[in-house]
Amino acid sequence: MSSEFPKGFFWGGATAANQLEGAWNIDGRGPSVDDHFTGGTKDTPRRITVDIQPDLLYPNHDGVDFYHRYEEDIALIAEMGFTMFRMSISWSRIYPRGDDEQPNEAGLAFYDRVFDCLRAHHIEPLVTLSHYEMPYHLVEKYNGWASRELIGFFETYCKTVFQRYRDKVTYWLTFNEINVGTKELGAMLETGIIQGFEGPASKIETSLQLRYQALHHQFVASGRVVAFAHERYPQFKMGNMDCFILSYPETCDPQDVLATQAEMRRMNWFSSDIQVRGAYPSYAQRFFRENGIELEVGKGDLDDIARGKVDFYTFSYYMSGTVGTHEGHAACQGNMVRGGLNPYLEQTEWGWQIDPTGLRVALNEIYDRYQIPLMVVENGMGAKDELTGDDRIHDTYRIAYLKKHVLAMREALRDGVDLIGYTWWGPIDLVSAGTGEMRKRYGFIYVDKHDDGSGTNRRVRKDSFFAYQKIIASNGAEG
Ligand code: BGP
Repeated sequence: MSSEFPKGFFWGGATAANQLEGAWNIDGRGPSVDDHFTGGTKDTPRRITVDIQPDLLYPNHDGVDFYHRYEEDIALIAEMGFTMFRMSISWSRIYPRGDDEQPNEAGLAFYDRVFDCLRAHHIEPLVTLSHYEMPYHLVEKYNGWASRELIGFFETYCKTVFQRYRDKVTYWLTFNEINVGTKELGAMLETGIIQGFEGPASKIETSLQLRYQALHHQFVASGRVVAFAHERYPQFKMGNMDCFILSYPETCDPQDVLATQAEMRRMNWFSSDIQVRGAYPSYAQRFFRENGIELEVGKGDLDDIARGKVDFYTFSYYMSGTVGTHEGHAACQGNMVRGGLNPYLEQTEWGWQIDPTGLRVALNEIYDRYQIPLMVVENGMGAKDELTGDDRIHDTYRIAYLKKHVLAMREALRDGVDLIGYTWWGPIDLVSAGTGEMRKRYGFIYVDKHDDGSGTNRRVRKDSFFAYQKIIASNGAEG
């Protein structure tokens, strides 16, 4: 089959600083909200703690030592043929407390080295400015994005890194999975709101009012930095980043269809309607009214949102869910979100429903709505990998998952979707965002690191490494 991926299509992988780098207290980095998470399981999701607890199982802030091994890692992804690498900048490496007067030079210098190394391998960086973390001080002192003051701190941080890396980075994303901030657990990771997060996870409640207010501040911040970038650095391409969970109605009962539409709006469209179209969508008014949400909107906020429309749309895609209004509608589990079970789909070991066709549907729906270039910036399969006697990982399950999703993208391109890139989540095994575990592995590159903290951090090429290498070399034709 001939390839129909366009020439120059970006093939790569995606990571986040707090899950990858380690070195959490080195070279002047301040603690981030992520360093304060306890590990979690399905029954006890992660929580923010007051103290950093280094001896816990799942010591997330150890990462997989990319901070010291970035040259080896970048050489490996270059060997696979990557043309794009998605990574985030750790905000607290640059501004250790978030409200500091001056940036931390050692932190800035680290990303100089990483970007230079990527460039030397002809790999385009795609940089997330805030990927599920912020300086912990901002959480403690201001309750994260619940405070309007965060807008200014974020602007200062962005302006610093834009200026510093203007010749090294072109593609930027403002907030990772911003829409997850609408969910209770997601709000903790995305917006750093800890008020209301005490007590057992099952009792977690934050008000919708607080969550949507925090999000409003993020939309304004995003609008401002996107508008600033467009004006000052016209070569920059600025994107949003949403967690897209496609919803199907459980039955053809019109009530299920209506409920599905509401869920699609709440989960998938609300944030991107704002960031792509530059205004709150019409349906938001009724949702706010019926849920007692009264946003405090500052003078100029809506103009900032209108001026800061993104250039391209990016999203993570792992699963789909169902929405039903009938008795007995069973739930399935994601990390920050929940959906309904679909009997036609298989699941990963963590209960995420695998749905490559849903990716094609999603790409078409998104492109129909926005008509701007799209990137899939996260997609992947968490699984427990075992090293075999030949010091290999025979991860046929991951290869099958990858190929099916590549095929779905090819079909979407044939449908006419303007898809410009694909970055697989976690090309190097890293710490799970949802649970803090290491054993939930996504990588094409195995890392010898385990949940009890043991391991040498040695890197091993899995079978999927070679499968992805072939897919990239053939520009998506093989596989
Ligand atoms: C997304 C996050 C990532 C990543 C991925 C996999 O929601 O943006 O940071 O971790 O999900 O999730 P998990 O690590 O919980 O398996």
